[in-house]
Amino acid sequence: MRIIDTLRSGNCWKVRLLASFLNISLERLTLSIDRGDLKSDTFLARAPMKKVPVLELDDGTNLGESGAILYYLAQGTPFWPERSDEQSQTLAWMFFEQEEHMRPLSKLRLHRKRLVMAP
Ligand SMILES: N[C@@H](CCC(=O)N[C@@H](CS)C(=O)NCC(=O)O)C(=O)O
Repeated sequence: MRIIDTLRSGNCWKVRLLASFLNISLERLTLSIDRGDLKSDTFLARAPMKKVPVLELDDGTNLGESGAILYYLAQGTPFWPERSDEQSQTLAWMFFEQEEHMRPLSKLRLHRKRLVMAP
C-alpha cells in the first residue's frame, strides 16, 4: 500500500500514525502543495476527492478522505470497536474533528505556515 501525502497535512499524519500503530508499512509519495503538485493531472487522476491523503491499495483502488482511510485500516483491529454504539461514538469524534478542528484551526495553521514559509 502507498500513501500520497504532503508534509504539513494533519489529515495525512493521522493515516501514517494509525498505520504505524498497526505495524502497516506504507510506501510514501510526498507531494508539495507549494510546488502545485496537487493541481497536476497525474495527482488529480489518482485522487478520488482531489485532495490528500490518498491511500493506494495493491489492487489499484485509490481511497480518499482521511476518516474513510482510517476506517479501512482499522477494520478488524482494536482501533475499530465491535459494538455499534461504540462505532457511533468513534464516528462522532471523527466528524467532530473534521468540522470543529480541521475547518477552523488546522486550515488556518496550514495557510499561516504557507505564508510564513513562502519564499
Ligand atoms: N476531509 C478531507 C480533507 C482533506 C484536505 O483538506 N486535504 C488538504 C491537505 S490537509 C489538501 O489536500 N489541500 C489541497 C487542496 O485543497 O487543494 C480529509 O480528511 O481527507
